[in-house]
Amino acid sequence: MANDQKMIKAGDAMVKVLEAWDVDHLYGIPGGSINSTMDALLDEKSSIKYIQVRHEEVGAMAAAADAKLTGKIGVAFGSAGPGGTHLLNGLYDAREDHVPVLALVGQFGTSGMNMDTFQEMNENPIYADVAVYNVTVVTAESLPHIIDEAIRRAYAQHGVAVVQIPVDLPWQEIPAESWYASANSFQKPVYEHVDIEQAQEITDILTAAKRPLIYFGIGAKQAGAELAALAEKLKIPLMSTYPAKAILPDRQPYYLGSANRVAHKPANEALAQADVVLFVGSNYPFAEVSKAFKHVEKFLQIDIDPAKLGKRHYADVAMLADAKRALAKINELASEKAATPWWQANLANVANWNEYLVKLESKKDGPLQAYQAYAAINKITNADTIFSLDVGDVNQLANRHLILQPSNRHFTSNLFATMGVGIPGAIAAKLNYPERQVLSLSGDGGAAMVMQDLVTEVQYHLPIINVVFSNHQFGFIKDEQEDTNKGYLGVTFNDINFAKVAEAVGMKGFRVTEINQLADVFAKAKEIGQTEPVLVDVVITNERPIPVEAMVLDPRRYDAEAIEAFKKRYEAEDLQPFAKYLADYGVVIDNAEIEQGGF
Ligand SMILES: Cc1cc2nc3c(=O)[nH]c(=O)nc-3n(C[C@H](O)[C@H](O)[C@H](O)COP(=O)(O)OP(=O)(O)OC[C@H]3O[C@@H](n4cnc5c(N)ncnc54)[C@H](O)[C@@H]3O)c2cc1C
Ligand SMILES: Cc1ncc(C[n+]2csc(CCOP(=O)(O)OP(=O)(O)O)c2C)c(N)n1
Ligand SMILES: [Mg+2]
Repeated sequence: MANDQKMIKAGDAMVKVLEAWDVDHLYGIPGGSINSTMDALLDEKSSIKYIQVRHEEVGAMAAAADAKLTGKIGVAFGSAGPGGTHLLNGLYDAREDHVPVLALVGQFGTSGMNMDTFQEMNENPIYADVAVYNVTVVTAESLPHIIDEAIRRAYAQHGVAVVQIPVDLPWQEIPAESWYASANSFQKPVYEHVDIEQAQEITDILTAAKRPLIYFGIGAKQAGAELAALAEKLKIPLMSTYPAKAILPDRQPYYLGSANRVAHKPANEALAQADVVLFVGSNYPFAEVSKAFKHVEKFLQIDIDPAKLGKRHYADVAMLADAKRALAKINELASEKAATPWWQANLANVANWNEYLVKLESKKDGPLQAYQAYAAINKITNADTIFSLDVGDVNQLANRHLILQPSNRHFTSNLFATMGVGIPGAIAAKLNYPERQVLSLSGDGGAAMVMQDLVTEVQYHLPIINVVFSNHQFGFIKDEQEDTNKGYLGVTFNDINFAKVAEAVGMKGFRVTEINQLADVFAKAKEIGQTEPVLVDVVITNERPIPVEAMVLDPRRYDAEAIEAFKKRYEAEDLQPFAKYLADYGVVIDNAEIEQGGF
């Protein structure tokens, strides 16, 4: 009988759909247009945790970080108009790093829609570009169904789903049996196939190559052991994209690091000289613009996505396969090679570069530089620590100076590269992994964009160690202006004492200005960070980290005076050009263009 039909609020059904998909927390700020969703969250508060942030952007960035860290969908919401538009940076971050995020956006009630009512506008076009699924709900009964559809699409298409919800709908009652969640049906594709002929072809080309490199990206995340085994068997140095750092333990003797600017010297130098590149699980976005592969004689690619094969360079062999399975097969087919001059020259170059990094990190006197702070951070962290990195010099410096294991996690806004992700990412990390040590590392520009949410760490008792590097400038951009502009504009700024900011929101804050204070303060931060959030503001010099994309070391290309000035500025007296090691080991390069080198 119709009158006996059990009913449920559409909003409660919506939240139950989220729960069915294993969403256990979400971020946002209430508003008149989303208050019905708040009511539903109140009803379901025992199974889904609402995290109040102080800026919707932080909520969306944290949701993106949830997805990056766990592979599970992240959820954030904002109210109609400004609350929703504040989400955009986090949503674009998720889109560009291909992770599933659901955004719920408030809307004026259906009676006021399309009437130019307060904060009312056609919201759909705002999210059209960022989203793989983007709809406005028009009936209460369809609300749970649409949320289910949104989540399924976000997972399947590795992207952002946005649902705009008129505020009256979640409050309406719908039949309790009228909805279901499809979470139990969801599956991820499994890629088992490896083409044997292609695997053989790749093995043969790699074996015959004179100056081969394996260039892996985060698609090879599960394949660290296979990469190391192949490198050692065929004596092929490994390099990676920056986000693929720590797929192998850092400072492996044959790991050259990443290329371009957030990069390491050995990788840039070797890439410029390579004759064969195996590009695996990588979509290096600087490939075309930096002409990274222009001189390569054979380009071999392994990727799981057909849209990526041949994308960054013409591929002589393009294999559609999972990196781990493909590399395992190539390992099987390959026979052990003896060390080659190319291998030895690269190992010597890596050793020389690592000595340079250690020298900077171990300085005991002189002005405090970021390098010594990284050494102090390495001392108080462990193989389990999760590092949430902001955007700026922190990417360059963490890439070079954090010494990580595959069991560590480090992440940032890889491709959208939005500043401000450090603190939101750490909030997400601690919520997902309460037992693991979590650090956020930010520059003073990035931290200033989101510092209001330090109080969120306090409010939810999230023991995070926040590190801010204060150099009183947008350092990463200042260095660009040095290279491209006629002068500096907009790149320096006044000091913010972040230790005092921390104290103001109720967390312990320290300010470090000397090398000899580092050990003690970081030891205290480690201790405090076991139970409550803490912040260390490290006031560093405004020096430029060594530009590995523009090394002035090779006497065949630069005069003695220029080399001396470069070495002095970057404390690089002992740093050698790769050309020295190529010559030492008798690597002959018979191509004039390659001999010139790229970087
Ligand atoms: C300020 C800043 C500066 C930066 N500068 C640099 C820089 O100088 N150098 C640098 O390298 N990076 C830099 N980055 C990062 C850069 O923007 C890109 O995000 C990064 O290079 C892309 O890395 P990726 O190709 O490993 O990852 P993605 O772009 O995610 O590509 C991964 C690839 O792996 C494939 N894949 C996924 N799973 C599998 C699987 N199982 N098997 C096979 N293939 C798979 C995917 O289809 C995709 O093609 C910077 C980031 C920031 C924030
Ligand atoms: C939201 C946003 N605005 C601007 C930029 C351009 N940008 C990239 S890095 C950077 C400077 C970062 O400064 P800071 O956080 O102080 O770090 P530093 O490089 O000084 O260590 C800027 C302005 C950006 N990536 N994101
Ligand atoms: Mg700065």
